[in-house]
Amino acid sequence: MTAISYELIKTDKQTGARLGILHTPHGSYETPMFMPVGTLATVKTMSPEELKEIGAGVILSNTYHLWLRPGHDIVKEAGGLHQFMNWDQAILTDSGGFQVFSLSEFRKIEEEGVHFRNHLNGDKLFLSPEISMEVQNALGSDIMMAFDECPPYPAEYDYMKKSVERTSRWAERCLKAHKRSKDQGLFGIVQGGEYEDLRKQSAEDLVSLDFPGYAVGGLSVGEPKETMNRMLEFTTPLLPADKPRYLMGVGSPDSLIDGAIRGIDMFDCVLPTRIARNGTVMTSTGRLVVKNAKYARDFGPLDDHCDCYACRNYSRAYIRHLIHTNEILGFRLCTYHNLYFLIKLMEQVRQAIREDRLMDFREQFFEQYGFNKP
Ligand code: PRF
Ligand code: ZN
Repeated sequence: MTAISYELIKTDKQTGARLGILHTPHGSYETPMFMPVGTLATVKTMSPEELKEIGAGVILSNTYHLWLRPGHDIVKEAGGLHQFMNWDQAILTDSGGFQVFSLSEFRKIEEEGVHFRNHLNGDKLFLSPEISMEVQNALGSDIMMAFDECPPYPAEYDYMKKSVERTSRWAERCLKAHKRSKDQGLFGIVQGGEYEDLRKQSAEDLVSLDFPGYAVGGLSVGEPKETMNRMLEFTTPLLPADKPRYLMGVGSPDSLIDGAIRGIDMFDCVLPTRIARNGTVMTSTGRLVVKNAKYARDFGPLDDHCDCYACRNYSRAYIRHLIHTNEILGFRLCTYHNLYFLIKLMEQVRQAIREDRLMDFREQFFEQYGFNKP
């Protein structure tokens, strides 16, 4: 038995999108799904009880951050990440590679791993496939990610080719170093930037290593949306149909729908939680900056069509006031609403797949959200 398995329920006749179930050691979850991000072992401002209340399934956390603070030894001593943070549903941990590349200024990539500086105090650090596996094994996440390199966009072809080949070698080292395959599933990450032949090479290398799931990495790094969609269209058919597929770091409503249409089952992104703390919410008619002065006397809910706790009980004017005065409740209410919005969106996507009408749903949603406007 492997820790992670995927059950395909059906595909949408209009688009080919997949309705499925992801089985994990901490429960089974319908896909396509959105996973809220809890980088430091907390989805900022939300309690586990609230996350469950809004229907969150899997949440994400980060190897790099927990390695630095509080340290994986402490999390292990607490009984693992689930116990430490009081979350009894599934957890996915990113490998640290991406965070090193996005947070650290000085870094030197070698075959063995990456030298870089701690983004908090500047100390010299070194992360490798083996260290990432050791940390993730100590955290005890249900889904671990391979240690990869996500080159910046745009990257030269020759660089990308070397990087993809190194990421494949690192993936193999991850599999060897992974010590808990009975209760933790390790996903491989396809890279290759905007180069189809490199995406193909990366996918083939990783598929031959037989991971229980695959991520598409290296997208949503600054390339046009059209490029991301084209790369997804090209890449997902190269991945085994009986394994879950995860698009890393993507969470805008349009990209969730367009990713599902291209065969993606799992998504994560800091977007809903990050913009919430900026006083911005996602609504059925598009993004709304509730912090703006024009909402000072707007006593309606964040979103007329939302029945979340925040929308049932509080007005735009009140939430604007809270955000304006830096009151924590304001950030909490916006976060609650945004996560609810994306989780409900994915429920609607799954229902549309069930009824073979995902393309119709896409059109209707895009129209209402304002994506079709010139
Ligand atoms: N690799 C890893 N984590 C990631 C990415 C990646 O390519 C991305 C790219 N959008 C987000 N998070 N390991
Ligand atoms: Zn709401």
